[in-house]
Amino acid sequence: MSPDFHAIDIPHELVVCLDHVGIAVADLDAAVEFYRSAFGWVNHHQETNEEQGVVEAMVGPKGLKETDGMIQLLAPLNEESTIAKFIDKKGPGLQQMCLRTTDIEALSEHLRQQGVRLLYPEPKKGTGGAKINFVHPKDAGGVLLELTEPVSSE
Ligand code: MC0
Repeated sequence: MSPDFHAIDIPHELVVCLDHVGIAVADLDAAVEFYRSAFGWVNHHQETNEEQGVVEAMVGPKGLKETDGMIQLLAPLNEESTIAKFIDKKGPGLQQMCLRTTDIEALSEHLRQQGVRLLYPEPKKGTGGAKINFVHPKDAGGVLLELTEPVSSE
C-alpha cells in the first residue's frame, strides 16, 4: 500500500532546502574544470570519503548563499565504489539528489513510520562531517534521495 503523505503534518523547518545534486564522474578534475570554464563556478570544498568510496568536489557560484543548492561531483576511489558500479551500469551522470534537514533522526523516524526504506539503520558520515542517510530509489520515484544534516545545523 502506498503511504499517505498528505495525512502527515511535519514541521516545515525540518527539511530546509535542496542541498545538492550528485553527479557521477570518471575524472574529477576534468568535471570541476567543465563547471569553471562553462559557468564560472568554483570548487568550494573537496574531500575524500573512504567509507563511501568517493572523492567529491562541491561546485557552485562564487557568491554562494547558505541555502543555495550545489553540484556534488563524485568520482570513484576504487572499483568497489558505488560510483564505479553506477558508471559501469549507467555511465556518468545524475546519481542522486540531496535534501538538507535540521534533524536527520526525526526525519528518519518520520519516513520509517511512512514505510519509506532508508539504506542505513543509523546515519553515516558525509560531506564536512554531516550526518547522512539515503532513501532507497524504489521508494522515491526512481531517484536515489540523500538526506543530510550538516554539522553547523543545530
Ligand atoms: C541504483 N538504482 C538507482 C540508483 N542506483 N536508481 C536511481 N539512482 C541511482 N543512483 C536502481 C537500479 O537501477 C535498480 O533498479 C535498483 O535501484 C537496485 O540497483 P542495484 O544495481 O541492484 O543496486 P546497487 O548495488 O547499485 O545499489 C544501489 C544503492 C547504492 C542505491 C543501494 O548505490 C547505495 O548504497 N547508494 C548509497 C551510497 C552512495 O550512493 N554513495 C555515493 C555518494 P531496477 O529497476 O533495475 O531493479 S557519497 C555521498 O553522497 C556523500 C559523500 C555525501 O553527499 O555526503
